[in-house]
Amino acid sequence: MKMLAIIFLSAVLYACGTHSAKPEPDSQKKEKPTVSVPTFNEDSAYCYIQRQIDFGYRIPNTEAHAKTAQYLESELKRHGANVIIQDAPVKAYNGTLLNGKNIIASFDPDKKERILLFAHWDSRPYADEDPNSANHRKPIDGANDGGSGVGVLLEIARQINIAKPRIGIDIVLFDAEDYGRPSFLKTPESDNSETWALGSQYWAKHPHKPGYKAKYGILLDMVGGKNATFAKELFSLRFAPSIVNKIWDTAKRIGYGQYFINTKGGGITDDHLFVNAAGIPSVDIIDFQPDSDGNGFYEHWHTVNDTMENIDRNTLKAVGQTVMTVIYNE
Ligand code: AHN
Ligand code: ZN
Repeated sequence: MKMLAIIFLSAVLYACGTHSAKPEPDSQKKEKPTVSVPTFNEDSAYCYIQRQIDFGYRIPNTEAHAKTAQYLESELKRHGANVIIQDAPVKAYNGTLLNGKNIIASFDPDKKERILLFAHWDSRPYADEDPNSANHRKPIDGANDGGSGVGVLLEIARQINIAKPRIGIDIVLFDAEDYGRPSFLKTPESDNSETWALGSQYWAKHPHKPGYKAKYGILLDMVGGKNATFAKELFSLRFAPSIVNKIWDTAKRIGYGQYFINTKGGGITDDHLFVNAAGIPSVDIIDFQPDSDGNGFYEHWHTVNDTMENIDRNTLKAVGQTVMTVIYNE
């Protein structure tokens, strides 16, 4: 009987044990934070990704894309932001005119001191990195690539509406980031960088407010993969070294150092490049393993497997809580 009880108890403990295997923020153990930072809800962020996927492929010039834009606008307004939809007509690598829409949400628009948080909300029309070449011309769900950054930012918007940080926040969801020249066209990579991040390139040339400035920017790209690692991306280190260190030190302090690794990563063509060029020092938090034998990105990057099943709430939590700790301490 006693033996049975012990076996039963250890089974229960084991079940609990797997639960607590998720990283515990250890802010209680270490020094007390000077401000109170709200608790980021990873289940909410996860649902926000699911909602986007449910609209279908968020490819510019499609109905699913238009419906998603309406949803994102209404959700950001519901959380108390001033929302501007910036029409961004851009030309794709193949000459197609894309009716891009950058979605710009401002909290406390009259505050001078601001931080810019951004992600891309479109999804890629091609699974051109799929191991099966029959999938290369199929679109992707983009649960991680696109969906995750937006999901985390919508949850941050929801939190800001409950308790405001001291600093003004702008959340910008850029369009047409992921319409870059597909790899099956086999053009040298050096010719291709301008075919990516079309929405942010447009915004950099046409800011939504003349002379718009922010202290710094943070880009979230592929922030929902299992066992993600965020190395210190090269252009972020070049343009915004102190912000990189602030984010990575914060993550380590609150218990997420296994995600935000203290390693230098390669340079990535992404929305932050164009925001940096516009004079706002910006950091890319992107799942990138510099020592990998693949392309270095998240394992399901630009494949038909970039789906909800491969989203991990623990990663959303690590990123969301870290970014919130940074902004609430400003
Ligand atoms: C390049 O492939 C050169 N940049 C890709 C940036 C990206 C695509 N992030 C998400 N999707
Ligand atoms: Zn992509």
